[in-house]
Amino acid sequence: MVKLKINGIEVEAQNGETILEASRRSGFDIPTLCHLQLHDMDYENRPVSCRICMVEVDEGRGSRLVPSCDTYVKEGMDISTDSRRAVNSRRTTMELMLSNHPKDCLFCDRSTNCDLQTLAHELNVRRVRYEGKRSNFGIDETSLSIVKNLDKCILCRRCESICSNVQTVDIYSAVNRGFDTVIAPAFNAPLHETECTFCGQCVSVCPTAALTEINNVDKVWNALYDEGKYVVVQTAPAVRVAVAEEFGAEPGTVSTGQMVAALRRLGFDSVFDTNWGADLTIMEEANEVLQRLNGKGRLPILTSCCPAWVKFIEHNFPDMLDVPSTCKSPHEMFGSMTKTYFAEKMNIDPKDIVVVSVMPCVAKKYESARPELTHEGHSDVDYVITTREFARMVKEAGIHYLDLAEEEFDNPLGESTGAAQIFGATGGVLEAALRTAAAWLGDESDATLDFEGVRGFEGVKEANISVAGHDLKVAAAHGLGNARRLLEAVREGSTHYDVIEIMACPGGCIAGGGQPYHHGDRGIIKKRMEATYSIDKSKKIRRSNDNPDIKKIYEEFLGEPGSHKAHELLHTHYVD
Ligand code: HC1
Ligand code: SF4
Repeated sequence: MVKLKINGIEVEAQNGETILEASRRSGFDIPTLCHLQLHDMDYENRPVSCRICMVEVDEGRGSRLVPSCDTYVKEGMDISTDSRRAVNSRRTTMELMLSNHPKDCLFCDRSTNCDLQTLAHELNVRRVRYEGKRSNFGIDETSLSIVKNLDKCILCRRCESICSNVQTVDIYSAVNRGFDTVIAPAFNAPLHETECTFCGQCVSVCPTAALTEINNVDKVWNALYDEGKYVVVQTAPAVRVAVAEEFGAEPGTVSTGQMVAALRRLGFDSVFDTNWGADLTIMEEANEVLQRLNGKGRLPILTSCCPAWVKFIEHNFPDMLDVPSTCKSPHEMFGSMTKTYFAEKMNIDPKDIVVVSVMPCVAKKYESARPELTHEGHSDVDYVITTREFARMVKEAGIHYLDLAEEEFDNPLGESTGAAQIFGATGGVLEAALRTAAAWLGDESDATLDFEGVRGFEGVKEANISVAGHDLKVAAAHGLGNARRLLEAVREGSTHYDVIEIMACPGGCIAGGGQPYHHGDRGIIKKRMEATYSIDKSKKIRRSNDNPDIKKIYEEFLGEPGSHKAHELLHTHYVD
């Protein structure tokens, strides 16, 4: 223990703590821009580059300014976090940053939601005294998922550290020197030419609009105003537990009914649910699990609904492309069924149907353009918008989201179970598959509903499960670094699993790159996870195979899980 003073008050700090940590724990906040610590992901970005967190410290030899994120507490330190000198230092640094920042806040993608703008406001910066050279790097909009605007980059390096240390994809590093330094892919290549998985985790931690999603809002408005088109929308499980945050509600607020009502007000012809597609996925995937356990195909079987994860395995483990399930992801299965089963039922030409997915994910944008995910020349899904883009459309239309009366999804692609809802949290797809696999193996007891061992935030969760006399070893990994380590062990043969779920985003889709920004507060993700499991608990039907509308589509259209028709419409393949 170390005794010191912060702002004149005696406090105790732990040996090895930084001034930033000790101050925040003692109730004295210090602003940061580059520094970011996300404890549940074991992530810390501390390049000491922004110099915003400067504080004044006196150790008996006169005071000096130090970066609090990188200066450790010492016995007897006298720290001032808010002295005039410390605050003026922050203000000057901020002015220098703003001197080389585009002043287009009025229409910037992050306007009112930008850490740089918020901090400039909080520091009471009302003018910029310095005029100098301005960066002009241009905008990279070449990928289908992510826009990179280096003129808005403040060199905080959060993107670089999350991509390298958490995701182990290593896309970004410092390119060039001095004023020309940019954090970019090697040789400043456009993102679509790199092995970027489009997981969007760099977008989630970027404090400005240097990294944002490709905006598809206008394309969706155009479809909605085209009288010749029948526009269907589907919403991912993770959207309903997060979108209310965009309208000021507490994290963890479930707003399924308001979300449906808002989509109807926006003009969608049918408001359906990706959760229905998730139930369908489980039918196909659980069938595949049982087939592989019976010796038809390779074990372990890996889940395949996360497009960033799929891109990652294609780039990094090309020798293992027969391991993932061949199931398309739920929103793609949904799209495929909309343009075949639903089109037939409604007597609409599939070319006149537009499928829009509202997703927590930016990689889903890229996924929907994959050539394998088409049928008879039609893409399964036409446009993907993120949770944030959906919220923008609601605001643009002047809808008071939180005041809307709750409404129900349309049918027949709107009914879903608790199993589908938990897809949104890490471990949920695995748990949902186990529920149905257990039922098909003859155990429909309550004991095969809740598999607590695969829930929560631990990076790799392992469980030995016994269902109906079958012993299974399963694992769920989230975050691509965890996935890489797990797959390397599988490749070496040093460990055996039967079923593995992998999600690229730490926490699962609830923490996707298209969700409302968490601004470093991962407690928000925990609340979204709790909301996810509370929806599951509240559902009368909690196994996908018990969804009456899913049973019906097999009776009327698909035949059996794994049938020839199911393979043609609901399965895919991978390319290295
Ligand atoms: Fe996901 Fe999925 S769970 S991938 O995270 O399998 O995006 O929410 O929609 O498709 O269902 C995302 C979420 C989502 C699919 C489902
Ligand atoms: Fe890295 Fe993911 Fe960002 Fe691509 S989207 S640069 S893989 S963090």
